[in-house]
Amino acid sequence: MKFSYTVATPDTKSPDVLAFRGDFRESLATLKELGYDGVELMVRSPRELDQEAIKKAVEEFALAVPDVCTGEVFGIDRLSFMDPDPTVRREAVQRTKEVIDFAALLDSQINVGRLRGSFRPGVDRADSLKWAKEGFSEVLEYAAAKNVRVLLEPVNRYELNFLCSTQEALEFIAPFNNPYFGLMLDIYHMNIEDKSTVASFIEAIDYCHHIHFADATRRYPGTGQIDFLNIMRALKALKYDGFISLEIMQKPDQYTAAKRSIEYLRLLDELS
Ligand code: LER
Ligand code: MN
Repeated sequence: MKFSYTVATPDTKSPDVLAFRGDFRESLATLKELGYDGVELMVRSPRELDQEAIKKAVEEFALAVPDVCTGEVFGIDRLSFMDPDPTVRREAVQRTKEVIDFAALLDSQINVGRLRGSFRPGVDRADSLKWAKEGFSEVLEYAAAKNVRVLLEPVNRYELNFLCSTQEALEFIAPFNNPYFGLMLDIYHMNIEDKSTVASFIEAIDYCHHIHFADATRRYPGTGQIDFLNIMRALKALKYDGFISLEIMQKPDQYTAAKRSIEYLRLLDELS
């Protein structure tokens, strides 16, 4: 199995992100040394980045970039496809296109989690759904031209009220019938929303191109109730060939979280 760890790019300044933070090159050096195969980049606004320097750094450490995560485009800047304000919706789509350009440079893909938005009180649901579909359609047209896949991430009900389960996400992407539109499944959300994580992987495997791992505690695997050995066995049986990325709380500190994660997962990889 190939493992990656989420790393905040220098534009993503927040103490709460579920990612490794600090000097970018030093973060890569540490994660490489710990044995990771790749890094998932958590961006906010790629136009503020020295993108070539980032590309050079990941190449220097021979780390893959399986995904560029847009979580903080909403988390920090509050942009979403379903915002009732048309200016905010436009900016959300424009920003997503900039993330797609950055992903194209890195030969990566992007995920859309909280960036899609939520239904809001007092806002017509049909309008909200229409805005979400319009946002995805525009972004997908752009992504196809850049040969970048867009991965919808189901997100649990305590963070969003739209497309929370794997089944809802599968139903949403089906009518698009677009090979550039896939899924990114996050065990933490699946554990809250899905009947069975393994059954969801079986159902969605053809669409699943990236996976987030965290335990039920949202800390590193092994700190909660989730049976990662069973999940790893299922992913191998299903011939999943993408990355498993750690998106976790940096507790007790980021170095310990990254170290314990990779040690535990390499052991499960051997056992499965
Ligand atoms: C983003 O990948 C995600 O899983 C969200 O829950 C972040 O809050
Ligand atoms: Mn996630």
